[in-house]
Amino acid sequence: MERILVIGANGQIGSELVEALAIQHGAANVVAADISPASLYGAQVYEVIDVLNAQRLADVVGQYQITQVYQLAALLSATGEQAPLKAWTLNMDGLLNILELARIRGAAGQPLKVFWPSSIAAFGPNTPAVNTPQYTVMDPSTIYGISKLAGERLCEYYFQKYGVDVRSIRYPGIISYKSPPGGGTTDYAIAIFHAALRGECYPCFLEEETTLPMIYMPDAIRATISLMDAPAAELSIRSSYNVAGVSFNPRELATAIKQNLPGFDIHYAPDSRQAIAATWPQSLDDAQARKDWGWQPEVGLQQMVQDMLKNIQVTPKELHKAA
Ligand code: AKB
Repeated sequence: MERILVIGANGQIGSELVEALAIQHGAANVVAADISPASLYGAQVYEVIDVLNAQRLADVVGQYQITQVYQLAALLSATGEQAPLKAWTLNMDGLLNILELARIRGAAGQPLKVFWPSSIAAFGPNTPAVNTPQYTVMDPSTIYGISKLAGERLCEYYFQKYGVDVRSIRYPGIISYKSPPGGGTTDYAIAIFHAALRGECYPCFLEEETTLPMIYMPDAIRATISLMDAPAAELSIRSSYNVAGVSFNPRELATAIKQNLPGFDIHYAPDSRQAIAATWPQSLDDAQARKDWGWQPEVGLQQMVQDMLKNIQVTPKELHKAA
């Protein structure tokens, strides 16, 4: 029986991951944790944990006899640029605290399996942008991307040197409607739906032809859990796997929204996030994830757009304006 701790449970991915894991493993076997108290998201227990507090982390893992930890607490690309040192400390020391704990527990015969998210931000301006290979030039230009690349190397190091069972995905931009995204460059692809349903013209902070890899949340959750459930012997990558969902640019997304809400309009007002997006891949080669653990995306652009428009909560007045 697995006992699972999700750190960063209040975040966009964390809240939905806790829900999915509670269904899979039983609510009593999932502990939701974040730096401030919030909802249980379907788990039975909530613990306040600052991932930078290694002792608190060790205490909670010991108390609940945790066997798997998902460490999702991080500052993303756009907010990271506002506070680079804070982003570096949280993103790196948070991961190191988990890896060290897994190393120590492993040596004591209490293995701790780790999931840690990397990102397309680990790539950079000299990375081939189309069908970006698993192994290629990686020269990230944001503090977030630099922390992701360094984190990938740490994951590989702890696996090779200490046998820590750590697994990771280079997440594309994640599109979802349940919880708001947390300060990323790909957030436009969520904000656009809210503007559309409010009947507003959306001021897009990326240029219209800026194509980025994205993934719909149900696919992202399925990918994460499939990777964690895969037999260790099948995994050839312990840094982080490329995983592709669907690639599109703001113009294509706006067109798909207009097909459902003909009155929708967008204008382009690129800001500093455009320079970040310009260094990221447009699409990913995820052949290794497909081969090693059977990854296969299920949701395309049209289906995602319809599902988002159906599920985002807006008031009847807003809906009326959007029609
Ligand atoms: C961001 O935009 O910073 C994130 C990411 C791609 O990791 N969504």
